[in-house]
Amino acid sequence: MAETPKLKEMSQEDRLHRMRHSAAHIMAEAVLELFDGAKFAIGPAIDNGFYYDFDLPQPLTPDDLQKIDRRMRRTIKRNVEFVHSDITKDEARAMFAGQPYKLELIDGIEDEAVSLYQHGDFTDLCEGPHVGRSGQVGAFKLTSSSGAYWRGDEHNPMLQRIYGALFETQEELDAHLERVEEAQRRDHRRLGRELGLFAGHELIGAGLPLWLPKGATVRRLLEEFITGLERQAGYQHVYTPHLAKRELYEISGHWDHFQDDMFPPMDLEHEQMVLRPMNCPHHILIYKNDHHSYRDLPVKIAELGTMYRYERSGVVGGLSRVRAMTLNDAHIFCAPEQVKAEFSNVMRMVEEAYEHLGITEYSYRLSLRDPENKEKYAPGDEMWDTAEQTLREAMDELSLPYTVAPGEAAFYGPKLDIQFSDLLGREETYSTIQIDFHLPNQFDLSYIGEDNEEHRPVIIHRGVISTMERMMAHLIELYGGAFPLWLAPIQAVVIPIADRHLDFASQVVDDMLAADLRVELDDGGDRMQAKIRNAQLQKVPYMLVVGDREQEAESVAVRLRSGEDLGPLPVFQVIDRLKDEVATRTK
Ligand code: TSB
Ligand code: ZN
Repeated sequence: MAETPKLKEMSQEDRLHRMRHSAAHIMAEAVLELFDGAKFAIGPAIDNGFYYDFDLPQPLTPDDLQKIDRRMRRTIKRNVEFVHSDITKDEARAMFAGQPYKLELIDGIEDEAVSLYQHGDFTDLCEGPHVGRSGQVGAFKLTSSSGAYWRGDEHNPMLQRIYGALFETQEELDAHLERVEEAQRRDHRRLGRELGLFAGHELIGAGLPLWLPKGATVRRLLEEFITGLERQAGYQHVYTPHLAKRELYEISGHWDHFQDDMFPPMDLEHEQMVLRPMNCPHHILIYKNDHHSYRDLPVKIAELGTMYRYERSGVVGGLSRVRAMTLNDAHIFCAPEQVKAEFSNVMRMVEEAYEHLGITEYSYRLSLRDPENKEKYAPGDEMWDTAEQTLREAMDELSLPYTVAPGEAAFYGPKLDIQFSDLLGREETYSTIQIDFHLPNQFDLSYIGEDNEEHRPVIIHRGVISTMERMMAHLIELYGGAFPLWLAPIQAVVIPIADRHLDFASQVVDDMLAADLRVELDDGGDRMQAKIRNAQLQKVPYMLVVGDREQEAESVAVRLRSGEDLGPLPVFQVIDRLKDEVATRTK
């Protein structure tokens, strides 16, 4: 029963799926032909391409991938037909005798009939669908191979997985490969190492980064920047300890609803202490430390709050998902009728922060309770309805587009999350604004209203620039490590051409330091060109070269990290220029 699919009439998704899956078959054919005794397991289509898992007598080399590639192109050129058929399980067992993985798969099939696809002399156990002929698979490249356990289980044999990228056209494939390369070049883990921004250590553990001096400088600048915006907006900054008694989190509901994400408690003499997974309960107790009248509201308690979450070892990596993190956090205690106005104030702060940081691509996500799994959240349908309704109205008033994500709410309330994608399209939440009617109840919060009666405030939880860790990861990748001047850990390197220029060069450094610029002297033994190259590799924005002529004229020869040469400029002018550039940030 031959099928003649008309690729042009299908959705692109369907078409690509068939092409990628067909290429996986063609790859398996090539591998079985090239490697005596090869066993083949499974080979699906995936995002951007396909893979196939093999049990092979020896590890694959890059050379092998080339051979496989050539063999695949032969099959593609021959333009053989993909043919579907059904046989019985017994027939299938006979056909795949000597292929233990296929036999195991056959055992797992519930029907009596087993579906096959054949092209040329190669047949695979397969439900399809495929392209009509091998010439239709599009443009592909075998990209890598790696180990993968059979059925993803570490007790099973380790197989070798070969990955291919596949698109309809060579241009699309090239664009994809270029994107992947660019993503690797910009990967914050790689740049974090190369630029000396942060590190990890086995003795400390996964997800617990060390901020090295240069990374710490960028972080301090970020912290100063955001706390500055907050001070202007009337936030009050506090410091609170990173742990508390377990009872605190029993009252808040974290113990019931967030325990899986918390480190286990520490046993002390008569009590259990917990590393905090969030800062809210501490801020709530600061609110409760005073009596409040409607005239004080909104009360905005802010902190660069360090918190600890037991993220699973499989998901921690670099700085974007860590186990110890410092959030640009605040809790706004306000009257119910103030919620929408406060919400849009926060949104405005988010926009301003993004503008200065140079962040232009993001999307809004309304994160709601999952109606199918209400037990995961704090109870109270009415409270949830009010909170979700308020949030929707607040968003609609701002006329901003958003997607809706049921199941992504915090346990205490719905959130407006701001999502960024990385270079490979993976999304993470950065800013978040959350409406909470639950914690005010749990802690019996109140303020005295105009009517002299006690009223319950609402809490808006918000993080404007996310955790320092996650934002740092993003900024490193956004700028490929070449931070704008105001965030650059080293803003300029002064490069004397010969030893006789050292004194003047040191004086330039001192003048710039006095002007609050971050500058270093490269007094090493390298030649000038090597020093310039080194500063460029470190992505230092300005290189200031000092030779005889410059020394004479109290100037420096200015070069940018882009390679642009601005020629000699008087030192005082260079300082003014840098100060101006810092003051305007990324605007
Ligand atoms: C905003 N209580 C609120 C706070 O008041 C809160 O903690 N919200 S949160 O759980 O959504 O976390 C706030 C932000 O921290 C997230 O939006 C995300 O940007 C960041 N974040 C969360 N988990 C991690 C992690 N493991 N590593 C780095 N950043 C994280
Ligand atoms: Zn909070």
